[in-house]
Amino acid sequence: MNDAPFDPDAPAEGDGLFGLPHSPDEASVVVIPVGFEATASFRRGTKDAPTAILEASRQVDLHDLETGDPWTAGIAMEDADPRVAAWEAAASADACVVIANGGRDAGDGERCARVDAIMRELNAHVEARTKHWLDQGRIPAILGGDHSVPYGAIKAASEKFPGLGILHVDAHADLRVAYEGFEFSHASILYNVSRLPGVGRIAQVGIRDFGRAEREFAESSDKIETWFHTRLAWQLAGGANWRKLCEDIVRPLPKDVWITFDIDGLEPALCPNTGTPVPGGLNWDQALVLLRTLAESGRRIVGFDLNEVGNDEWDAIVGARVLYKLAGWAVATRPA
Ligand SMILES: [Mn+2]
Repeated sequence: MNDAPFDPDAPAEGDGLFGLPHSPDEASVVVIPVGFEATASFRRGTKDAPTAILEASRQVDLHDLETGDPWTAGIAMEDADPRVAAWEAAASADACVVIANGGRDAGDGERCARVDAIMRELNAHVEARTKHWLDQGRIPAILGGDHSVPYGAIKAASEKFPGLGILHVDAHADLRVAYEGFEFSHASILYNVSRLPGVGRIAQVGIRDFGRAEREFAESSDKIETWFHTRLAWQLAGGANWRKLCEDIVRPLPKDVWITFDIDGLEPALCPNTGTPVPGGLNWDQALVLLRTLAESGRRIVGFDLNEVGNDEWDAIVGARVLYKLAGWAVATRPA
């Protein structure tokens, strides 16, 4: 960078997130990259999404019709912590064997136990980084990696903001008690989150892939409201109004909300290389209307995560734009 004032309309010059010149210490939104995907069950690559999104982010226009100029508040990404890559390599070595064996640990549970132990370390790391930034009044944003990674962040946020609401965008309910033997699987994240004492209401949107036990768990839980996408699509086909549906989705959520955004909640055309793609889902405009409805309802977005983004160029372009919208609405809903 030269000494001229930063020009948001100029081509990105620096190597910062969105081409911005801020360091994490100067930023309101601090993105914590967590390139971890040891429990990915189907397709791998999301561990490299933070790097791919960083690169793609430089072509996102900084002025946004809906959120204004959130970049002026400062948005930056921390350097990747080398321990995350080490944990990813160690946990994947064991997890791949278990997953390839149909989710059965032929070694009397030793491999699963080792993966769980590593994930407890990862969770503690993510929790500590999140708490660090929350305590400074910043907006933390976790960038995965698979959907197992934000657990520690949501835990930290739920302790800072008791009764925390969760807006969960995903194709999957992620309510499995454990999956393929792993306590902290990507497929269990919302089950584990729902058990955190500081977490209040959870609204799930885009959900179209789940097991019977997950459905029963959701329907019997007084914390969780699952907006099954198949039902929403039927209502829309009958003339229902998406903005009105979004108001219904947001209504039970408390003042403080964390958004956990699995990119596969969107149509596969927007995330072709995500870990576990599912046909159907929110289109781009529907997703934006949902976020805007939440933000303009008076809720405060205290933090968010984005995960399961594939590491191909188009996946990263969409991911970078989702990241900018999430950052923009989080900045816009901060108390003055
Ligand atoms: Mn998913």
